[in-house]
Amino acid sequence: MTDLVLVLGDQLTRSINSLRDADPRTTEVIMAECASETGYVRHHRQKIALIFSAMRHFAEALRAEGFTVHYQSFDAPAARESFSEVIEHHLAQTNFTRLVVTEPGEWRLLSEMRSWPDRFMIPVEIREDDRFLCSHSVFETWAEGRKSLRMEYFYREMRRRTGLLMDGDKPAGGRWNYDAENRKPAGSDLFMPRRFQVETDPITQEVLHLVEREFADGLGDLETFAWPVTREQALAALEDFITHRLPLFGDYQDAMVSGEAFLYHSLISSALNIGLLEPLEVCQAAEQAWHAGHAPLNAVEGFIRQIIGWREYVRGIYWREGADYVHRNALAADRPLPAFYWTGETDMACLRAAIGQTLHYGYAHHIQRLMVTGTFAMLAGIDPHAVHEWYLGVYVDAFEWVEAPNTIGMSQFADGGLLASKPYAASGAYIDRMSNYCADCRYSVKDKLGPDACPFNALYWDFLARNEDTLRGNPRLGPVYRNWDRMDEARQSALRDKARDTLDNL
Ligand code: FAD
Ligand code: DLZ
Ligand code: SF4
Repeated sequence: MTDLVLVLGDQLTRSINSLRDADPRTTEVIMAECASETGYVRHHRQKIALIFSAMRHFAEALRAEGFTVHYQSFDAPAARESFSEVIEHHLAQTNFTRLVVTEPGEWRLLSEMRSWPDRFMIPVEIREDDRFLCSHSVFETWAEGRKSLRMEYFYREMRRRTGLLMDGDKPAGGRWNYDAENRKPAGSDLFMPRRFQVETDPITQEVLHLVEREFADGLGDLETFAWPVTREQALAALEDFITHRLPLFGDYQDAMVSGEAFLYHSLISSALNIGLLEPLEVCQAAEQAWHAGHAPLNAVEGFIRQIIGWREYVRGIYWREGADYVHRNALAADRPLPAFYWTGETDMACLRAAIGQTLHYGYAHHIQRLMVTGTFAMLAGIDPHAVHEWYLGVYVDAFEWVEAPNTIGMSQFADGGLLASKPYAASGAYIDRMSNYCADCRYSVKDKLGPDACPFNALYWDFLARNEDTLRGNPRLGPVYRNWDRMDEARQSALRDKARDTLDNL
């Protein structure tokens, strides 16, 4: 009577549903570094290293508890390509009563798992991933019958449900949302905190050598690797954030500064997504900092909203919308992804910075992802599926359940407005207000036309004109279209010619 439990690279916690009640005397564990997982998109080498190292640490912890762990290393002789092959091979050698898994974070693997009972001829139990604060059924109940699925209402429901920042049945401080006090640009005298550095231990060093060797031509730098790979390291990273950066998190959440990749961000998304931290403990730590007078409400509320609001909400949308969500293309955008997304080699200083740090660290913060790389791709009419595959590969925290709604929905408006009430379209003026990138740019952000004009400016108007049939009816875009209508025809054509020129030279 022995169970076999498959643990995936983003399920690294003893309290995952498939392991929570497991007894080492009656359960064996299987884990695999496999080519199907490293290869389904072009992955940043730090993401591969993060997952392999965290998996190896977790396997060690399970062994220390007495579990037998069958572990396939990526470079093992005759390593199998996919989970299906790894399990098939294993089941051919040993008898198990059943195979137990926790549902994965994407449709691709879920459909593979659903084929396993027929393929392996043993019972396969796929358990719900209950690491989230909102289950599939609670999200369904919330979404059912609503005309619009806006995050803000979902978030209020989650505040009530978790009791976080609640004063009885009222929001703490009297308001649900303190964003009006957030989102300041960073002044040149702003103190920049240091990145929290995790020491690389022998397991991580071995993995870094393996990735260097096996992915010699792979994407992204490896030498800056400093992501938490154990629960202890993740807790230390969380504490570092709460102590040093949370108090100013809200103020500088949207700021972008040349040469500063991390600012006041928490850098815990990868630890949360692979199972090293739990969302509730993270929010409680932030709430506690507010109670202790260490961090102001605007910062703590803003941070908690990202986790119990956005993070839970996008997951609900991903599973509700179905496997075709990643193929939506409401604006019929079909240009290929520009080559500079893979190299960072462009004269546009904002894109050079956001893509450059992405390749260097596997990290960019939310506004860089949304308003620099995301907005540019949308304005330029890049195929949203190609944009989605880029985001899924290049960030250490990227898993489809969280990446796809952010990319397809929020950033590319490719779901037609299910997630965002209007496209995040902006001219260079937004980037100029929130960053110091424009000061070092070969282009002039103030110019709309001419060889030195910031490319975002003409692309912005061209985007609106190109998608007029779909977007003009959007009430939030009314004032923008009125500005477009006020321009004379010669200026409209000049802007569209300028945009065409930029697009032809991408
Ligand atoms: P902080 O800025 O410190 O925020 C705190 C936490 O809030 C994050 O760790 C994260 O868990 C959560 N969070 C914040 N914003 C979001 C959001 N929009 N959706 C879900 N959770 C959020 N986040 C991912 O975890 N994985 C992804 O693959 C991913 N892809 C994205 C793609 C695009 C196009 C955009 C616009 C955003 C994406 N995000 C993704 C959301 C966000 O950019 C990252 O969560 C954040 O930058 C991670 O850095 P941090 O831990 O320093 O976050
Ligand atoms: C992302 C990833 C990578 C790169 N490699 C592995 C791996 O070798 N083994 C593994 O178990 N998981 C890996 N992962 C994470 C899985 O792709 C992830 O579990 C699915 O994308 C579902 O979220
Ligand atoms: Fe980006 Fe335009 Fe500013 Fe250059 S001028 S950094 S392209 S917004």
